[in-house]
Amino acid sequence: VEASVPEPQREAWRKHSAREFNTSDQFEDAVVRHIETTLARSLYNVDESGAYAGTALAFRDRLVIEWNRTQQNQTSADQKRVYYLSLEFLMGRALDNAMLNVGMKDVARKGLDELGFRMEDIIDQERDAALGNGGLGRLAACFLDSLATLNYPAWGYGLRYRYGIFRQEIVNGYQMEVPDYWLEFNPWEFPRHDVTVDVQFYGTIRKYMDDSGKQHTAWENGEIVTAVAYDAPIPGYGTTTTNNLRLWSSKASHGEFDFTKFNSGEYEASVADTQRAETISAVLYPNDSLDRGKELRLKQQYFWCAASLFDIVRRFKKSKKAWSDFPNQVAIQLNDTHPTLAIPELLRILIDIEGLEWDEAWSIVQKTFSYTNHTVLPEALEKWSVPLVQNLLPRHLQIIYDINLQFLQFVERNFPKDRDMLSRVSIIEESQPKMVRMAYLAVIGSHKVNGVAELHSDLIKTTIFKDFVKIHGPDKFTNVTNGITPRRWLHQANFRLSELIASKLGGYDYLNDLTLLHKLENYVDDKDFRKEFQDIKYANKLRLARYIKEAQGITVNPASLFDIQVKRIHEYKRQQLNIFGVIHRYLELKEMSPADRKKAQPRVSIFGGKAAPGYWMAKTIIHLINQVSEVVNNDKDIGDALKVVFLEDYNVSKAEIIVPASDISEHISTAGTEASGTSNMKFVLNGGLIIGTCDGANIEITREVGEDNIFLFGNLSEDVEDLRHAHYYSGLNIDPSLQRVFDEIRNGMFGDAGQFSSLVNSITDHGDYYLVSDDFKSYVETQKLIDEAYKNQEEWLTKTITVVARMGFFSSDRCIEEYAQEIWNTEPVVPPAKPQNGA
Ligand code: NBG
Repeated sequence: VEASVPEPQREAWRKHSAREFNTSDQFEDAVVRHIETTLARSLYNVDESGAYAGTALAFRDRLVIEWNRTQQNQTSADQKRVYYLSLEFLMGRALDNAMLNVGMKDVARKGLDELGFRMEDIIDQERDAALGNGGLGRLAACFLDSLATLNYPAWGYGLRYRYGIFRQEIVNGYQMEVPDYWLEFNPWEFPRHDVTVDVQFYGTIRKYMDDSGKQHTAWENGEIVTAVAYDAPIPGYGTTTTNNLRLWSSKASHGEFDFTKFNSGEYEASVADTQRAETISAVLYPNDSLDRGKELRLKQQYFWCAASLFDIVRRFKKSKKAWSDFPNQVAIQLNDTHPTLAIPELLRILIDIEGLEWDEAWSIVQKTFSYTNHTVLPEALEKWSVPLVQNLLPRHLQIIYDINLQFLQFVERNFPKDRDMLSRVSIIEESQPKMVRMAYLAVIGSHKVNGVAELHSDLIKTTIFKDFVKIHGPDKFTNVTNGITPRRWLHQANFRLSELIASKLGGYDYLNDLTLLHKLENYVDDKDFRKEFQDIKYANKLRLARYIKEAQGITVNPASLFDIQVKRIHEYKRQQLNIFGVIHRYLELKEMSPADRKKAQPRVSIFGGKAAPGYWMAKTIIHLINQVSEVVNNDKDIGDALKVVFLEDYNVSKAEIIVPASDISEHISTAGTEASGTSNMKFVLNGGLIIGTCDGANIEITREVGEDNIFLFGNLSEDVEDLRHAHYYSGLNIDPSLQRVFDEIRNGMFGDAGQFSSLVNSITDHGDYYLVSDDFKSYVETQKLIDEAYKNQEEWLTKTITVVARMGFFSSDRCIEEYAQEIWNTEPVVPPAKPQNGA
């Protein structure tokens, strides 16, 4: 590694180089120093937020020392790096994670205690970094944790949104969106004002010939926006490896003001320019699985791809290696189609700037990129209108046309008989206006394409990418079933359970090798173990009950069965099926004699999740849940037999309280629509059972935990098309119990019926696309089975212990190993032993 300090002075640097704290005494030194100097506060005016800031900064110092070491070490190891391009990183809180990953939580607890603060209160001060919508963004966060833990040299690249996902408030039962200005205090990021990239938009194309007669293309006269890097350290668990998450922020290329404009009196124009540039990284688009085709979104995508590619190429060029070595040094994973512009961008760099020939550049590109598909929903598949791309990125549109031409010529040669094939697989859809199909571009420009669970990976091969399997061969398509990090989703969220497991497994090795959990099956009959396991679940339910009381003002009995569905609100995820089931239960309870009602299994139905602001049907579902909650919870006849809760503003840190407290969680999407799901894994890992459809990773969870330990219901994905067809031609078959639910809604049992007519009509009058009527009966029957099963607490306990023992497969560490071996072809860089502290 090149060092900027000459050899004779390096001794002085080593002597004075920063030291990590190791004892609670040293930790307190660091906290107090930061509070007094960095924050300019003192023991007379420090509150919990100040103590949080001091603690966070103390840990940040530690992370940054490891971060520097890791980067030096990885650079000298000179191995292939992985770049994970994701428009979303749903990181949640960082402090607890940092303490646990570096193994210093006890030290910090003692230190904080001595300074007069309680650890839990301090952790609670942190705002979530909510730079994502849902599963896709959280998966990226789990992958970063695993990459660092497994010592892979890897960087995440994303956007530093000034506003992450909105905060959800429920007002009179309706969702309201409030901006979340999370950056007010963010100790985890390092602005790198020296790491900038100028990104061009619009402009013109000029062809010219150089002295040797070679043709060149230049893209010029565009508008320039500057990308500034903000880095966040990502610590691994049980290793000193600390990787980097680089997020780009946009600013005007001329700095604060355009001084030429400013000085000539055009103040407003100068400020407007600045604001326009800053707008690019201002907001996260709050749509989960929906493409809106907005120009600003395309700008975000190109801005982020161009800055990241420039950075990656700059790093590669420092190595002075030949271009043919690029794919041996760089693997770029496209998280969904959002970063697909990176493909034409790398071609542009290689051809227009570095002077490579098309064929060589194209071969480098294909070897470098791989693409993960996260959905088959048509409304989520990105397409950009050709005129829009033409205007914003004229050179990229040319390159996309060139890619398409070469590709279609290849297809024509190989499939001369299939006349429709060309129009089916063309990157350009011949519509009005023409559209660029990003998923096709991603497939063509990558060497591997993967789905995120077995069923999903099979489905993409038989539906959206069917032709491409013929063209490229089946080997290009593969499956990597999603996973979750057991550090956050067990050790951090459910520390007592983690401790119990460690006590039986001889330590915490299982957090690095989750398959070790299988040894827990030896304790299914161990009385003490069972008792402790059950107590922990009860304590977690009690914690959630307290939170529900505090946040929503609703009293729930922790001895009830906790039934939880928390995720983005979407028709395909079918929260409507759940709430219709709840109404059905309510109606049945109302009809019972008080004596029978007493015998019924008490239940708390808990919902949580955000709706995209413009998604009216999803907002209507939220409204209905809240109205039902209002009616049921205030019905004196019902009491504890049924409570309904909508938890406001579901996010990562709330999930850490909610997930460990479930008895049953719901993963009930229409078969074939949920690519994987990942919260299903989190709930089961924490000893909750699932009610679910045969969809996404539910299928593999069933394979692992056994059919007896999961409650499956509903139609299968292979029947979905026929059922929709039957709806259209022969009408629906609505079960009387569901009809009653509709009748009561229409009679105004839950308030103004007009509010809910679009929801009910979407089923009764508009084809019931998501098959609620087809699955309702088996859903309700399965819920009955659950009530019965729950009554036998001993058997239930056996099931919950068994499923935890069988969740080893679902660690995101396993995913990352699969990506590394089958897609990226990368090796870990093991960090050297640490230099002794304070030596
Ligand atoms: C989501 C799927 C989930 C899946 C996550 C992570 C998108 C486009 N897809 O089922 O809906 O678990 O991706 O792979 O957000």
